[in-house]
Amino acid sequence: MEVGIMGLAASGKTSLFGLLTGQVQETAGGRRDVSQVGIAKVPDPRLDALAAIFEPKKFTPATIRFADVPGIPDEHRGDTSFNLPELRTADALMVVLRSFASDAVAHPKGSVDPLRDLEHIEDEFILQDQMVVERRLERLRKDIQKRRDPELERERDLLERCLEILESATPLRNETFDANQMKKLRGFTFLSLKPVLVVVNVGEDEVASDPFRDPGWEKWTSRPGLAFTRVCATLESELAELDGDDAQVFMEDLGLEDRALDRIIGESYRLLGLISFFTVGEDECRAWSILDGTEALEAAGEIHSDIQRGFIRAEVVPGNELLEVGSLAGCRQRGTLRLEGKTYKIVDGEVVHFRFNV
Ligand SMILES: Nc1nc2c(ncn2[C@@H]2O[C@H](COP(=O)(O)OP(=O)(O)O)[C@@H](O)[C@H]2O)c(=O)[nH]1
Ligand SMILES: [Mg+2]
Repeated sequence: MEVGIMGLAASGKTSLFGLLTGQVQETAGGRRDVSQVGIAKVPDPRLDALAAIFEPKKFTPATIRFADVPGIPDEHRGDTSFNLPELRTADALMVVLRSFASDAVAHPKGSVDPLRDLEHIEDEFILQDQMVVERRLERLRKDIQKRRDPELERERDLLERCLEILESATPLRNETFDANQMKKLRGFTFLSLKPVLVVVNVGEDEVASDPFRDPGWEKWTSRPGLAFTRVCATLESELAELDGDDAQVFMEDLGLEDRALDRIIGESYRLLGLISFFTVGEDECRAWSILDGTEALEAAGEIHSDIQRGFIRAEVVPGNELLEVGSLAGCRQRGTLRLEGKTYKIVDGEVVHFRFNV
């Protein structure tokens, strides 16, 4: 699963990408024009606690991919940079909005106004999707004239509904579509359908403030499919230089409760619809990512196709229970280690041991 990082030039995208993935790059004052992809580890205190019990040889957290996409250069409507494949194929988008002032780094619009920039980007998502819908509708209508085909007519009806939504300046993610429709729509890689994490990159002097309390944000924070968080990229890079204890003291001095980077990764994970289950043992403690609602048989396939093929049962216990009891044998004795079948839906935070036979 991949999150595309996008936003206006010089909003802090590449700085954040470097911090999230540990792939530190020259930011070149925001003038990077190729995309890059990197992997971020998903911090999870539950996995840390499990590893403290098992002291495994190998520790493997969940990961998500981030793609750093070149900045949107200017205000032109119909900007082609919105059609970059990295954005189109991303499962979610992270929109970075600049809220920091800096004489050294020019803002492409000449002034700092994150709400204006968000409006611009959302308008562009809608406009780009509208162009895709119109092109496809034109083709469909021609084809339907030539031969009646219920499949094509269904697609036309769906796209006509989309066009109506988009023409009223509404993003597609505001609407609900059934599973079949979603399947069809996914093929179009609509930008306004993707979940979005809005990240406001604040200045060093406002690290502890909550920008979303400002009037004007309310209309955004109430929309579905959007999540909001703030970060100060400069401060985070300073924190990244310090070791754990020093970073803690520094954060307390500033009145910060948690690491903005951890929050960004956690929110991205949630927006992607992912949950984690764990496998534990002395060899390895590992988090596995699955879509919420995934059944045991499919989850087994995440680990190995043999485990899926030879699936017998899943032994399942909530992670918290295992942490409290201290061992799987103890959970078995207590009767909290359950046996589940192929169609059992795994719950976030469960420890799973698959029994299989090939
Ligand atoms: N003062 C300040 N400067 C920042 C912050 N975040 C990024 N910058 C600077 O803004 C410039 C552009 O950052 P970059 O990450 O390349 O932006 P991008 O164009 O969105 O990828 C760089 O010179 C960064 O050092 C911040 O939080 N505060
Ligand atoms: Mg950049």
